[in-house]
Formats: sequence, structure tokens, C-alpha cells
Amino acid sequence: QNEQAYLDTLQNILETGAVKTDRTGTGTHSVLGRQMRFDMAEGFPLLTTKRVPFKLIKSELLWFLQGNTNIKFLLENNNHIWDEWAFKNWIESDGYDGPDMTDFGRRALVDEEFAAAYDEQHQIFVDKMLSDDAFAAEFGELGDVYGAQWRHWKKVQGGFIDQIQDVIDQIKVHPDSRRLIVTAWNPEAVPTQALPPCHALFQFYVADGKISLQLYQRSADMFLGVPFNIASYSLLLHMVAAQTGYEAGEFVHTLGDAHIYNNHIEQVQEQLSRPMADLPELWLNPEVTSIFDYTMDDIKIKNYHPAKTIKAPVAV
Ligand code: UFP
Repeated sequence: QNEQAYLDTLQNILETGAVKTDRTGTGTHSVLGRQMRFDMAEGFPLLTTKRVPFKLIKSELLWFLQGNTNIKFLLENNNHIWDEWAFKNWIESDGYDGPDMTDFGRRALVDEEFAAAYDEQHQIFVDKMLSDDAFAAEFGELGDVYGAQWRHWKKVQGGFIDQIQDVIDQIKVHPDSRRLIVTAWNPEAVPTQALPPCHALFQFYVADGKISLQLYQRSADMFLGVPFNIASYSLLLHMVAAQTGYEAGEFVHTLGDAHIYNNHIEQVQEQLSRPMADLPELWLNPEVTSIFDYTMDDIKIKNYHPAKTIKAPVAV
């Protein structure tokens, strides 16, 4: 089944990956160029060999689709995956007068006392974000992230491009087009981006009454990031399928630098030793008539019976 493609890629990277240093200083086993295919007819590819938190995937994708680049919406949904980037805005500002938080990601991993101080400041940050609109507008804003590139791509001559609306319109009018592309990669923005887009470009493809999606992901943290990315783009595929009248076909996941961090190896081995269960099913509310109108309650996963979570440190 589908999940095997993911497990095989993990195994292959462990066996053949080059030992490679990286930006975070953690070190990886890495390969260039791998591809995994997920056929939506086999079930929704939310991994079963460890629990993947679908709620976070759902709220993040809705956030992207809103064109929203302020983490307040995520916090309201108890989603903390983008917190660090906004937290950094705050601690580097004049308004911050707490203890020094420079390089907090790395220090929190190695220094317990610092980690406790960080947790405290992080909690203060989250509380302020949720209770103070002006604070949220100032420090919750991430700027050039997916929501901006997908929905408000800045034109050189002024004005914006809504790539998601445009691609959906194109799918409806020219389903056989070979230009059904959305790009997040903007070379002009890269030098000033804290995290240049990992999922850089994707393309839709229609044949035999089915719509498929291929993603080019330039950099892939196979253990922590990729299980999210697979589910997120499979969900997007289902939503676009529902809004264009096609059946959801395949999600084709093409990876650039596909790596396993050195501090994830035991976790990967644990996961590889686990049996797979049947994949769950996705339910989308059929009454929603625009891709921009889905809410948290319009998207549900059914019959998800994963093995338990496997914890691992995030490389920052
Ligand atoms: N990463 C993912 N998927 C994502 C995301 C990040 O795998 O959706 F946002 C990982 C890839 C890499 C790191 O390990 O985050 C980004 O670092 P870099 O920019 O150096 O590639």
C-alpha cells in the first residue's frame, strides 16, 4: 500500500544516503531526487506507523488558503508549528524586555535551564498574541510565507496574482493544460526569508476523469516534515478535486534533498519496525462550493488507527 513508498524511501536513505553536514549543524544522511506516489483510491495517506496530527495539517492548510500570514489564526486553533518564526520577531524588537532569547531553538535543546526560561517567554508570547490585537498584528505577521505567495503574489507592475483562484479557473476551462502550476519559490524574496519555501512548486494534471497533483519539495526532513507534507498536499488535492468536479487521483511527491537528521535515526528505525494499518478515509463537506470556504468542521478523517506518536527534536 501507499505508506510503503514512504517507508521504502526512509530505508533507502539510511542505506545509501551520503553523510552530509547542514545549515542547522545537526548532520544528516541525505540523497538527491526521490519520488513517492500516493493513490487516493487506496485511502488517505495519513501515516499509520506513527500518529500524525491531522488537525495541525488541516488548520495550516486553511491558513495558507486564506492567504493569511499572521499566526493568530493558527494559535486560535491550538497550532504552534509556526510559533518560532513569530516569536523571533518579538524577541528581536524594542518592545521585548525579557531575558535574552538569542538562538533560542538550539539553546533550548542543550540547556535545561534555558529551555524552562524559553517555555515561559513562549507562553507569554502566545497569551499576548491571543489577547492583544495590536500585539498580534505587529509580531504575529510572518510576511513572505505560503499564504502570501499562493494568494497575493506581488506583481512587478503593482497589484497581485491569486495563484490558487487562477489555477482552479484554469482547471475548469483547460483541464488538459500543462501549465497548471502554483509556485511559492520567489528568487527575489529568498535572501530575506528566514525559511525559503520547502514545498516550492506544484502542478495539477487531469486525465481519465481524475485530477492529480505533483509537488516539488526542495528540502525534505523525512522523519518530521514529510509526513505532514504528504497529508497536507493530499488534502489540498482532495479539495481541488471537489471544487473542480474531478475524482482525486494521485499525489506525486518529488523530493530534492531528502534527508534524515542524525538525531532521528533511532526513531526512524523504530518506525520501520512497525506494521502498517489500513489507511483512513477523508470526508469533505460536499456543501462547500469554494475552496476558500472550508472550515475546520468541513474536513474530517475517519477510521484512523495509527501506532503511537514517536517524538524527535526539530532541527532549527
Ligand atoms: N522542512 C520539511 N518540510 C516542510 C518545512 C521544512 O521537511 O514543510 F517547512 C524541513 C526540511 C529541512 C528544513 O530539514 O525543514 C529546512 O531547512 P533548509 O531551508 O536548510 O532546507
